[in-house]
Amino acid sequence: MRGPGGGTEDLPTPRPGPSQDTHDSHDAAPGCASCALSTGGARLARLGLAPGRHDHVVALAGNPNTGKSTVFNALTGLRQHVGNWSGKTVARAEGGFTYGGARYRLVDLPGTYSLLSTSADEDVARDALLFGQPDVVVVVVDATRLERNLPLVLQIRQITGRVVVALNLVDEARRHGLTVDARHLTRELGVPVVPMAARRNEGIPDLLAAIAQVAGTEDAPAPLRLVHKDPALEEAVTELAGRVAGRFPGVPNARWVALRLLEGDPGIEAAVRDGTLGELATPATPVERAG
Ligand SMILES: Nc1nc2c(ncn2[C@@H]2O[C@H](COP(=O)(O)OP(=O)(O)OP(=O)(O)O)[C@@H](O)[C@H]2O)c(=O)[nH]1
Ligand SMILES: [Mg+2]
Repeated sequence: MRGPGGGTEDLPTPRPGPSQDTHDSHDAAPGCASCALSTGGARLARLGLAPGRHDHVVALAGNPNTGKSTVFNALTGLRQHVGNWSGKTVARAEGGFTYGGARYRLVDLPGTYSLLSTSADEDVARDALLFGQPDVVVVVVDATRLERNLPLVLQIRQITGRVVVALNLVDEARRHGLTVDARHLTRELGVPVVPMAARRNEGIPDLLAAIAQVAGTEDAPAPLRLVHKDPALEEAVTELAGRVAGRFPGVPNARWVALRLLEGDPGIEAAVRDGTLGELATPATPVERAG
């Protein structure tokens, strides 16, 4: 998928842009609580800080430096730290918007390459996705580095079907002579894939429509289920998942926890041993639903 001029496989390449400033006018959406953007039929109103009452929670996930905070700023009117290197967002940030008559709480997460993480920042993202139970997960991917971004999309698809893929940086992809077949990807992943260039506000209306559609459906696709060819492994996972669910009632993704335990994931092992896994099942911010 890489075109001429693409960066190295391991290090995100600084993007050519008007500046590497963290708050240049291209990076930040106009910060204005009353700004409204007409998006076809429905309207976006940026609310700035997260509303106390909301109808839906939307989490922004993705690899580092893919434009999550740029999308967050465009939808909320806030000015989260944006810049041309990885690891800027280190804790969750929350903001709000209304669209099509519904109030949304939007959560900007630190970048992560994998749900099998590793660093403290990545744990914030992992816990929010696995245990926070957002109504929609928007996975922001870099259209110029799709092969590197898709593993996380697939991992997230294994825990939920309530996913929208924001195929960001299509302007960069175009510059490199790359086109991504979004319709094909949509078919393969079973969830909406929205091409966009968030820094230019391109694709925001389609993203909003996809978020509203997924948030409003009772009928989201089932999570992708890894089929373990080894019957003994499958049996072990099923049995252990049952025990995890018994010990921590209400913990989502007991099967995922079981797989991590079988792999010997030290963080998950510790959370099971000291009981904090149960606390993860409770979203960090108490959720007060509107209506
Ligand atoms: N060319 C182009 N640049 C973009 C686009 N969206 C974001 N950027 C730039 O990409 C860089 C990273 O954007 P951020 O929004 O900070 O990315 P992030 O995913 O929040 O990064 P972390 O918090 O570090 O994981 C910034 O320089 C943005 O201006 C886009 O659609 N096109
Ligand atoms: Mg960020």
